[in-house]
Amino acid sequence: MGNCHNLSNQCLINKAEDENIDLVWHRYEKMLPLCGFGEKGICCRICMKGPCRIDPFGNGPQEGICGANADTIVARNLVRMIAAGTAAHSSHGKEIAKTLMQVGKKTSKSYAIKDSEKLRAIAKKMNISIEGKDIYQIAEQVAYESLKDYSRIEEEPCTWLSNSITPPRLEKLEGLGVALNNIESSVADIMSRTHLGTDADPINLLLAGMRCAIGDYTGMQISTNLSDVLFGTPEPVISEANLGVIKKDAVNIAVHGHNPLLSEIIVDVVDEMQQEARAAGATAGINIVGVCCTGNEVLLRRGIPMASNYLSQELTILTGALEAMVVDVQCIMPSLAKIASCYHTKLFTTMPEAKIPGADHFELHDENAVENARKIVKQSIEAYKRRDPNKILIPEEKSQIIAGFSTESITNLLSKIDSEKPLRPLIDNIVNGNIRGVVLFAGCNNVKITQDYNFVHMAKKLLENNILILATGCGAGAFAKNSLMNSEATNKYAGESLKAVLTMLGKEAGLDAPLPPIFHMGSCVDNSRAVDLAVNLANELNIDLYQLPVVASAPEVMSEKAIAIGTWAAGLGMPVHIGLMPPVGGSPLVAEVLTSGLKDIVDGYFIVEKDPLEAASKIIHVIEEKRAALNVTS
Ligand code: MSK
Repeated sequence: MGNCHNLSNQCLINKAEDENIDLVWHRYEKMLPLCGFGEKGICCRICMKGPCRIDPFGNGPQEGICGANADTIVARNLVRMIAAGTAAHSSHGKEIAKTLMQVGKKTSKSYAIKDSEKLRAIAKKMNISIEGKDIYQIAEQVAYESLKDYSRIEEEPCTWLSNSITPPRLEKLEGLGVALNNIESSVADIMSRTHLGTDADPINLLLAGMRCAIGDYTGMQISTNLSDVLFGTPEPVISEANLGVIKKDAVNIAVHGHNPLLSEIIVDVVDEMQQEARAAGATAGINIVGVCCTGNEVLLRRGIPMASNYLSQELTILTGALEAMVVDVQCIMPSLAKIASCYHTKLFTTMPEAKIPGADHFELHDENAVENARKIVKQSIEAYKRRDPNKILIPEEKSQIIAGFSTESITNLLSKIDSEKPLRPLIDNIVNGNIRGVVLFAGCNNVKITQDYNFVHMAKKLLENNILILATGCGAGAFAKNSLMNSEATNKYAGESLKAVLTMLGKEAGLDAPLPPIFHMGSCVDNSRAVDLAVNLANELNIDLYQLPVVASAPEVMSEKAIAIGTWAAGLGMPVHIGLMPPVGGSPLVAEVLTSGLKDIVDGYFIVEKDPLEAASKIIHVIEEKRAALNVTS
């Protein structure tokens, strides 16, 4: 069986096979060969006259029953993926904004403001007067103005869009009609125009997809920034990653999904219940571990170790030492319930919109969040008593990591070198070529690629070429698990000039070792942090984003959210590498627009390359081109 190998994964996959349990890799193999029409995006299920499919070889039908051709069908399918991704990310942001509103109104029983300084900075950015207002009044107004981005009627761009990108980029997006005024209507617009018999023009559809994707970006800004206000802005923190963080003598509870509203409360209640866990025989007490992006959220803010990124989530249960997995929304495999039922593990769902048959549902609302979190931890302690010692197999692998690189923490560190112009040291090192450029790795794992392989091999080549890496989501998880987020990785893999810069920064940070060569910036919504950093650099230099030697990459792209992210990253002017062709191969026109035509319109575009070393070479080439265009060729 392919596409699964690393040591800790492999031993648990063997265990699953011994126990007759199917995992994601087994189900993938059983699914082969995959549907060729679906892979190329030329299957249409939009109405019930079909389903229709276009013959990609030109011998069979070239139009669906309604007359839609491959270009229309592919474009419609693609923009529906973007709409789903945008809906997922932005509803996450909306939940956070609604919670901040409750805090501002002093009606919240479970949440408070942890970073009032950031709240004030946000208010200033949103042109909200803070004169004479207390933090609750400011919170209420910030939440209100943020929620307007989901419901505005006036034809003016969303506040979180216009206040977070460069002026020339905003002008460009407005000129194209994609600087949206309302996130939810941009999603509804896609669903409406892709209904049977509406928009058949692939270019018009793609432009609407871009507007919706810019809504995805806007929702991310809201998610990240308001989460920082409620739960704290990340600062560098030392922790560990990989399945070896699960402890044999502890009540192990995994938090999984995306939204920190739940996991923060779980982490909070654990302290008061440690004694109860020890009394149940767990000498190491309660051990919370993270999976996917909820894992990233609590890693960055609370130093909670990361057990797994997306693809290996089932393996946490296979260790036989996980008492509970508590999930919120997105990227949660429904298979977890079945696998948990083979063990003593409890699976808890917590969100009204994300139930899984076979799981226990403890709905999380502000008024009962703490109480339900306690119930979940209590039942996890009970589950510990039902453990079968014969079923325990915890891989030893784990890596030390330094995470927590918010835009603010990076800027604070740089201000130790230049307090007046904190970005100057970074700019100087890019201009003099010590740092050739920056790559933002984002996105998921995909079972079509050996897990984490492409992330790791691309990163090593880029680092060797003195390119600094930022990472979020399951990409960050891949680097964390594979020992690429610590000082040793800098010594081992960074080129000489990059190593010198990171060593200097490490000293400024009070370490006697370099900073890691890959900065963990958070979950998938925290791609906004990387944009903030790039926008600050561009504004300082008085240029637009596309001129910076910055490239985005999702080598193992998988989810609809990742498609939305890639699209807005291109819309903001970034070249975007993806390691797999999205389902657009059935329309040479759409594929051409995404990989080439888009560049003339928004400066950003897609580079599709599966081979990691080849992909790294292409990225290096783009970075050098950007440097030459800026006249910084040293
Ligand atoms: S969890 S969207 S697999 S990054 Fe954010 Fe990971 Fe992709 Fe889900």
